[in-house]
Amino acid sequence: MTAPQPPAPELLHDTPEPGVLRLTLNRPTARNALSTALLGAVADALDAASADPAVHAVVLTGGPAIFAAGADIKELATRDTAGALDDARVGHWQRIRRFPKPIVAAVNGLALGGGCELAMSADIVVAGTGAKFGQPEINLGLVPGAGGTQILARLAGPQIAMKLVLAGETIDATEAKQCGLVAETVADDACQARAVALAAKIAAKPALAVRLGKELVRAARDVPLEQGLLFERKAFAALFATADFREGVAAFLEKRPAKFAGK
Ligand code: CO8
Repeated sequence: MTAPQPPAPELLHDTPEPGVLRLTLNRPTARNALSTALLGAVADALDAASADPAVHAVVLTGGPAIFAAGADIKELATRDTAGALDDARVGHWQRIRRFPKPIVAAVNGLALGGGCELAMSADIVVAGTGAKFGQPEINLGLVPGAGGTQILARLAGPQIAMKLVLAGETIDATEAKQCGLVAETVADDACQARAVALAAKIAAKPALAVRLGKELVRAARDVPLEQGLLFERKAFAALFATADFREGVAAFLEKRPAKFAGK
């Protein structure tokens, strides 16, 4: 008799390309619903990736069938107002949003509620043509709680945000691309590979410039223009002191590929 196999972890880790960590949500029987434990596992994995010099970019995905059906409604059912305010997930979301390295989301299928918010916490979203995005919390008597009003309105504009948040409707990948919620739509079966290829391309770029580039573009969402431009000029100047700047210029002048060291 064969010994019973341990259950598969709810968050899978692999390295599909050098420098790329892929995190795959793996709760198919609950449509990848983001329980506190699963969300915490994502935040923990990103914290570890932040400290790991071998990780240069992350692909975040729910696999080929569904991205994520949102927060775990069975868990939410037991919450009251005080419990929602003290929810451990608030800290997990903050850790995910503060991750300093680039995240490429590969979205196949539904990204609803917390799933849509998780996709929005990525820096670049690649969506399969069959993907759908929505914030259906209104159907539960709620509003989104992890960026589905604030970040969605900044990324997609208030009209689309109002439609999703108030009517609970979804938008498909084409509309999501048109409104700026996703960077690219590709055939469903090409989505995972395209996200990995983008992450691999980023992983090969000079890491300090990548890091500052992410911070700068993110800041554009939140700070006044003059302040953002000042931050940009300082970052631009600071990068002149890096070995990767010298290597990039030397490689250009010597007509050879650059070898960046992340320094
Ligand atoms: N939570 C828990 N379980 C879920 C969830 C979910 N969000 N979604 C699906 N499941 C479970 C179902 O209960 C079912 O379990 P069981 O087999 O034990 O009955 C199983 O997954 C399969 O579900 P379905 O039979 O419904 O599968 P379908 O493929 O027919 O439908 C859907 C899939 C369309 C995704 C459907 O399940 C659905 O509509 N799910 C709910 C979507 C939703 O409302 N999401 C928003 C949740 S609220 C939220 O995200 C708030 C975030 C706030 C964060 C705040 C942090 C502080």
